[in-house]
Amino acid sequence: MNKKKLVFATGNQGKVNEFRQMLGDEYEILSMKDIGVELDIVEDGATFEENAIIKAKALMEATGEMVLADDSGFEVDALNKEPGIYSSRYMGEDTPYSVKNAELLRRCEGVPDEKRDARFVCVIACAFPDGRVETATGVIEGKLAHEPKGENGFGYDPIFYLPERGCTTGEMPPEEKNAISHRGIAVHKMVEILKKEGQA
Ligand code: ITT
Repeated sequence: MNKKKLVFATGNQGKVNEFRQMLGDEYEILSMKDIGVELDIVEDGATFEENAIIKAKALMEATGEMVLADDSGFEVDALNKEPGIYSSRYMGEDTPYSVKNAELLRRCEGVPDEKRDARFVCVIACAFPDGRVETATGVIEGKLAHEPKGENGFGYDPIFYLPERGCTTGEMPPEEKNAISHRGIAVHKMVEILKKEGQA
């Protein structure tokens, strides 16, 4: 049987890998690159939700198909929730995460554990061809680590520490991260929405 296709308005391979790990048995996950569409989408929303909707709608309008988009980010309370919606743009889009992570840790040097609360947030939006939009949100709470650890995942995973697990999400096998992550939570909620809509 042919797998149902889910198109994601993303150029982030780390996200695509996680969607495939979570949904790949049931669905064919396609990125913008996979469908051969190059869109430079301006993410000028003020929230994760607004940006997820902007991305999903832009690709839906360009293709006429149902499109999903993920807007996500890392919030550090001691830094007033930076980098937040600017997570991929923090210190410049092309700056390696080893540098971005080191800078966040440097800015929080001396901040005690009880003030190192941090979280990943993910909003997945689905834009339907009839103009409707649905969103699903996932959050995972943890701490800003004291040093980067782990080679798994992507982005800020090496500096996001889960006290109850005793490791960073960068040290977790993908299936363990996906089972509890912001993206995992949002994905499950969105699949429920799509199933109710008869779209998944
Ligand atoms: P698209 O807009 O093309 O999907 P992007 O990377 O620009 O890709 P966002 O604007 O949503 O996407 O920024 C998300 C950033 O948040 C991402 O680049 C990472 O820096 C960070 N991030 C989100 N989820 C993460 C995760 O699971 N692990 C580590 N970092 C994550």
